[in-house]
Amino acid sequence: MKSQLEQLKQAAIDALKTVTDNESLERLRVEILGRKGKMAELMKQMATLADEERKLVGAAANEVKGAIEAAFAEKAEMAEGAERAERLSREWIDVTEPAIGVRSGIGNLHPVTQVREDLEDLFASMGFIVADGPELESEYFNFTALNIPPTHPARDMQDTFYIEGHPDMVMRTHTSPVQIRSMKKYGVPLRAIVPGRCFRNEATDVRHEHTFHQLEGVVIDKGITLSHMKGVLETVAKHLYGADTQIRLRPKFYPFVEPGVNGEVTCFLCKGVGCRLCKKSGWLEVFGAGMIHPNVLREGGVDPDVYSGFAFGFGLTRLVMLKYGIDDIRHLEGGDLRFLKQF
Ligand code: FA5
Repeated sequence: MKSQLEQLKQAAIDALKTVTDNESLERLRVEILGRKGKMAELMKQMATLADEERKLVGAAANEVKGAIEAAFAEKAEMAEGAERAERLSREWIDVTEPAIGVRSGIGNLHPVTQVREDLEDLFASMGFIVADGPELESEYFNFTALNIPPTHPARDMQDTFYIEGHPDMVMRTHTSPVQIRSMKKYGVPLRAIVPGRCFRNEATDVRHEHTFHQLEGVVIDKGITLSHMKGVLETVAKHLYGADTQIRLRPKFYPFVEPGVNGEVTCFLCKGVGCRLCKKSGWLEVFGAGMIHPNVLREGGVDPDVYSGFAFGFGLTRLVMLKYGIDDIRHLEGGDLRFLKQF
């Protein structure tokens, strides 16, 4: 009987060599290892053997059965690998091939970028340079140099984000630090604008974001007055919102200007009559401005007895909202393409 077992093992191994697919593999498995298969047949015959012989043959039968099962498992693995390779070759695609009939969307500039570039052109036509400064700013340039010493309550109005391990650095709360940087870098006379991102640690709502854009302006020369400032700001307002737009300046405290003003423009929606947008006032607040404080001029290396100047800071993001009638500032940094593709 032992030789019959060996023959069966050899026959199974030979038959496996000819098997090429999963279906015939399963058929062969049933034929040899199934309940009514050849192996089961041989096992049945063992019942007729004497006790001693049955023990010996039983051990040999288990060994043969194990060997056949292992051969089947190996073949199944090979068949699966071959099938996967065949499927991969069938389903292969060239990802580098240009898409046929599918045009990838053409991007467009962010609305903040569009308004920023428009204003850069306008200011360049009036002889301004476009300056830049760091978003991660020293606490000195962001506050102290702008006449806001460490204990000054004005610091509370502009809480920001701090950098661990660098107590003297802050994410800039406004673009005003570049006023001083520009004075130091370019000297006077000076005509510069500074568009850029600012950061404030405050609760966000439809009009306030933690990250937003401002556009700073600074003009310094001999004999500069508040009238010059009003002329420039009026030009910007008319450019953005139409020729019949007016501006209104009302006193406001900023430590780095004296006097300081809060700037409003006639509501472009109701033309000053009063509506939902301007909360029935007819005016929309869009900038802070003022004559540069002598302490700030001194800090920038400019003699306030010889030179005077004005500075202003537009909420660039707010200008964009007003221009396009956007009712929630958070759309602008949200990155939602459905919103951005409208501009
Ligand atoms: C300033 O930041 C001053 N640096 C402006 C200035 C410059 C005054 C030069 C005088 C001379 P203020 O905090 O008011 O001021 O901000 C200016 C504008 O930035 C606001 O009118 C508003 O339009 C915008 N702004 C301020 N905070 C936020 C915010 N969290 N989200 C969106 N816009 C903001």
